[in-house]
Amino acid sequence: MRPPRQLPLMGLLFFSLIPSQLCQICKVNKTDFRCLEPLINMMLKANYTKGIQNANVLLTLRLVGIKNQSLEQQLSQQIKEDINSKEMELTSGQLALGILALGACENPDEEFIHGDHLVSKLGDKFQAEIQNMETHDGNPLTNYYQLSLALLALCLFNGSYSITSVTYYFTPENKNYYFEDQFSVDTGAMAVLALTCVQRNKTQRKMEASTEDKINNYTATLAKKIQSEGKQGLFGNIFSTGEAMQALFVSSDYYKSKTNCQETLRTVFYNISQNAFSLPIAAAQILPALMGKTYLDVTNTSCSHNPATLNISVKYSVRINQTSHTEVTVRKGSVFLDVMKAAQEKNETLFRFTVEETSWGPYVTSVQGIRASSSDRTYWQLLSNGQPLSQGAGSYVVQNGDNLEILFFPPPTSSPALQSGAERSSCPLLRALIVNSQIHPCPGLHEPV
Ligand code: B12
Ligand SMILES: *[C@@H]1O[C@H](CO)[C@@H](O)[C@H](O)[C@H]1NC(C)=O
Ligand SMILES: *[C@@H]1O[C@H](CO)[C@@H](O)[C@H](O)[C@H]1NC(C)=O
Ligand SMILES: *[C@@H]1O[C@H](CO)[C@@H](O)[C@H](O)[C@H]1NC(C)=O
Ligand SMILES: *[C@@H]1O[C@H](CO)[C@@H](O)[C@H](O)[C@H]1NC(C)=O
Ligand SMILES: *[C@@H]1O[C@H](CO)[C@@H](O)[C@H](O)[C@H]1NC(C)=O
Ligand SMILES: *[C@@H]1O[C@H](CO)[C@@H](O)[C@H](O)[C@H]1NC(C)=O
Ligand SMILES: *[C@@H]1O[C@H](CO)[C@@H](O)[C@H](O)[C@H]1NC(C)=O
Ligand SMILES: *[C@@H]1O[C@H](CO)[C@@H](O)[C@H](O)[C@H]1NC(C)=O
Ligand SMILES: *[C@@H]1O[C@H](CO)[C@@H](O)[C@H](O)[C@H]1NC(C)=O
Ligand SMILES: *[C@@H]1O[C@H](CO)[C@@H](O)[C@H](O)[C@H]1NC(C)=O
Ligand SMILES: *[C@@H]1O[C@H](CO)[C@@H](O)[C@H](O)[C@H]1NC(C)=O
Repeated sequence: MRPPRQLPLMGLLFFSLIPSQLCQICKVNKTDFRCLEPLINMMLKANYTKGIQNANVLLTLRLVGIKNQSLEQQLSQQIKEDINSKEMELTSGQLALGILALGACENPDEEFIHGDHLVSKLGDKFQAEIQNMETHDGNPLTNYYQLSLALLALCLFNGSYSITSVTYYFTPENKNYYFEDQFSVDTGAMAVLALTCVQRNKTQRKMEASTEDKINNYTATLAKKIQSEGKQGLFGNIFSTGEAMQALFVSSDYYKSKTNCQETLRTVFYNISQNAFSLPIAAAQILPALMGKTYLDVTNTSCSHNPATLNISVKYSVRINQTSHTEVTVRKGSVFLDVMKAAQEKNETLFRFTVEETSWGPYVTSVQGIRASSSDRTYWQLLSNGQPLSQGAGSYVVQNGDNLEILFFPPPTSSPALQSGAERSSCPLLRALIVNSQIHPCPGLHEPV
């Protein structure tokens, strides 16, 4: 096809001539991070039943590093089932989103992509879109948003596509960027991301310089069109703004201006306060940009490093004869045990502890080197805000501002009456439950305190 030797050199030359560091992102800073909580919480609490249609949500959870294993598992399971059961019917964009979600940030689902040859199947669907354009007056089977998603996934996951078709069909003048003469910002943004990926992979793909020039021109032109749809910091409308921001991050210096960034964030925060993001998909499409990520980061090895987790702060004390207090920061969704670990890291002497695995999870056996003992009828009691917990250290999810305690029971001053009843049990867990049941009588036996 082409002389293979000189091309990498030409690629290098052009690379150095183009202002290539167009990577100015605009993300929410630490102080304002809490403003994103409504979006994140809504995504975490929503009802997900629709399989592949939630691929966008899984993609975002992984890309921005929101860790929730059970939710991830549920979504990934549903997506895989859908792909298995209706692979042929899936549109190019659906399969592309499925691959992006399953393959995001080096997770075990990658095997499913390879095992099922999803990338080459996507290549076929992309090819079918192009064939349809050739025979149907330039109309794809779906739309250019989906063609762009497909191209993006093919590019990121090393699939094959015809670069000639790309340069032919993705010219900014193509009618498919428009709906009723209106430039579709969502579509243009997705195309910019896909074309930028193609462009960045030029050395691997041994792209000709003229092709590279064209593609550079396409992304620059599309980025301009997106900017010309800007008002009050939004591009198109609020629902296209997240993906437009991603496109501008990788293809323009729009956000070099701090004022531009602040204007966008201010309007987005206002829209959040107006509850504009009541659908998980709407939140999923804007969060990556707000956290400084783009879909091009999906295959970056440091993808979910530096995860943008929500932190909470809790008080923790160990009460023996004296009380040792501390305050620790843990991730939202952490359990009591995580707090104990965080405290131990702060001061090993005061907060070291040991646990023993039991059928109900980790059972705390010692704190500060002081071991509770069944034969002495002592145990370590867990409390939150003064109330003994009804779950173990490995299960109890702590809340921001909680006042957590672990106390050596019985405390030196406590009445010996509280200790009776547990004598015959030598099993620590059962003992704890018996002792506990006397602190919390069964409903109806006593007046509630
Ligand atoms: C392409 C597109 C269309 C095409 C769809 C047909 C086609 N030619 O493929 C057209 C132009 C017809 C269209 C129509 C509408 N669209 Co539209 N559309 C898109 C776009 C750019 C891509 C969708 C896509 O292919 N996704 C990828 C595939 C894999 O996902 P999918 O779920 O299988 O996609 C299907 C649905 O998205 C559906 N669809 C498209 N738009 C809408 C809108 C709504 C409300 C619903 C329920 C479904 C739907 O069509 C897709 C193809 O089958 C998105 C942009 C985005 N950010 O998602 C906007 C987008 C989803 N559309 C939007 C809107 C508002 C509409 C309309 C309500 C506009 C109107 N005033 O009539 C109508 C839908 C009316 C109806 N019949 O129910 C909004 C939704 C905002 C929101 N919060 O709900 C988006 C986000 C654009 C935006 N930034 O405003 N749309
Ligand atoms: C964070 O951004 C807001 C504007 O959105 C700004 O007012 C604030 O000073 C910034 N905080 C820090 C710590 O940079
Ligand atoms: C989720 O679905 C269940 C059952 O379908 C329903 O009871 C519940 O209210 C739904 N929750 C939300 C947040 O929509
Ligand atoms: C994790 O996701 C599940 C749904 O699978 C949800 O019920 C739970 O509240 C989420 N956890 C957190 C800490 O948000
Ligand atoms: C480029 O191609 C390689 C393999 O050819 C792939 O691993 C990578 O994710 C692609 N994308 C980018 C943006 O480098
Ligand atoms: C990409 O595909 C080529 C063959 O098309 C292969 O040689 C190469 O190892 C692949 N790279 C990755 C990162 O998968
Ligand atoms: C792209 O190329 C066209 C002509 O081929 C030219 O008119 C236009 O200015 C170029 N756009 C950019 C942003 O380079
Ligand atoms: C988002 O904010 C813009 C600018 O203030 C406003 O025009 C628009 O109505 C808002 N959209 C929603 C859905 O709240
Ligand atoms: C990968 O992500 C890191 C951190 O976000 C960034 O510094 C680096 O440039 C990215 N690499 C690529 C190839 O995009
Ligand atoms: C959360 O806490 C960890 C350390 O505990 C810290 O590295 C990270 O920056 C914090 N994140 C936020 C958003 O405050
Ligand atoms: C608490 O103090 C009492 C009396 O001062 C002492 O006998 C006991 O050993 C102490 N308990 C612990 C766990 O240090
Ligand atoms: C731990 O706490 C003890 C008692 O308050 C104190 O003497 C020691 O310096 C602390 N250690 C660290 C590492 O802070």
